[in-house]
Amino acid sequence: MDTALVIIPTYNEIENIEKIIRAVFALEQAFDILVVDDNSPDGTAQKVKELQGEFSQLHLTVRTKKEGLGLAYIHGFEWALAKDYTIIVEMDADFSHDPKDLPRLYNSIKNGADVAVGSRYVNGIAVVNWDMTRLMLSYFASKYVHLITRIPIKDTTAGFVAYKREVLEKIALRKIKFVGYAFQIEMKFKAWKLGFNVVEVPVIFTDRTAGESKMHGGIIAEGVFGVIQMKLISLFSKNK
Ligand SMILES: Nc1nc2c(ncn2[C@@H]2O[C@H](COP(=O)(O)OP(=O)(O)OP(=O)(O)O)[C@@H](O)[C@H]2O)c(=O)[nH]1
Ligand SMILES: [Mg+2]
Repeated sequence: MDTALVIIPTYNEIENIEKIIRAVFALEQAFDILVVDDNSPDGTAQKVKELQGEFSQLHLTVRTKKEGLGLAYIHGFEWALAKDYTIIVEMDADFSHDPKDLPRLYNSIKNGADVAVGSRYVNGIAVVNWDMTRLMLSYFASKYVHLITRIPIKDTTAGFVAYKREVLEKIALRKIKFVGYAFQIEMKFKAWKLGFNVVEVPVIFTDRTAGESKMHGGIIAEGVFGVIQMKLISLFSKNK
C-alpha cells in the first residue's frame, strides 16, 4: 500500500491554511499533510494545532524563524523519509496549486513516473490571473533554464511536484544549495541527472487571491545565477 504525504510550507497563510487543509482531506484519496511553518507571526501554526484535534492525519512542524522555502521543504522531505511514506508531494498553501490535482500527480507516479511535475507549460501557458510581467518572467525563466541545463522539462520552476520516496532518498538533500525558485530547479535537475523518470502532468496554476506574496528580487537573482552555477558544478563533479 502506498502512503502519500503532502508537504505544505507556510509563512503567514492564516487566510488560506484551514481551507487548503480541508480541501485535501475532502479528496476521496487519502493524503496525510505536513505543514512546515516558519513561526508565522499571524498564527498559522496555531490554526493548524486546532485542526489537529479534528484530523489525525494532520502533522505540523514549527521552525524557529523564516528560512525560505527550500529549507522548509528539506525538513519536510527528511521528516517524510523518517516515516514510511512512499509518495511525497510539495504544494503551496495559497491555492495556486489546486488540491484536486493531487490524485493526478499520485497516479502519474503509480503509472511509472519517479517525479511528477504539475506543469503550467505543457500545452502553451496555463496560468490564471498573472500580469504580463510575471508571466513573461516565469515563462522565459523556464526557457532559460532549459537552454543552460538541457533538462527536458518545460516547467522547471514548478512547485507542485510529487516525488517517489526513492528519489528523495538518493538526492543528497543536505547539499541542496538554493532557497527560492532555484530550489525547485535544482531538485528537478538532480533527479534527472540521477536518471529518474521525470514526467510533466498539465495543471492550471491560479495566482493567489488571499494572503501576501513572498516573491522578491533576491529570489529571482538566485535563479538567474544559480542555474549557471548548478550547471558548472555538475560538469566538474564526478558524481554529478
Ligand atoms: N515555511 C516557509 N514557507 C514559505 C516561505 N516562503 C514562502 N513560503 C510558503 O511557500 C508557498 C509559496 O510561497 P508564495 O508566497 O505563494 O510564493 P509564490 O507562489 O512564489 O508567490 P505568489 O505568486 O505571489 O503567491 C506558500 O505556501 C508560502 O506560505 C518560508 O520562508 N518558509
Ligand atoms: Mg504562491
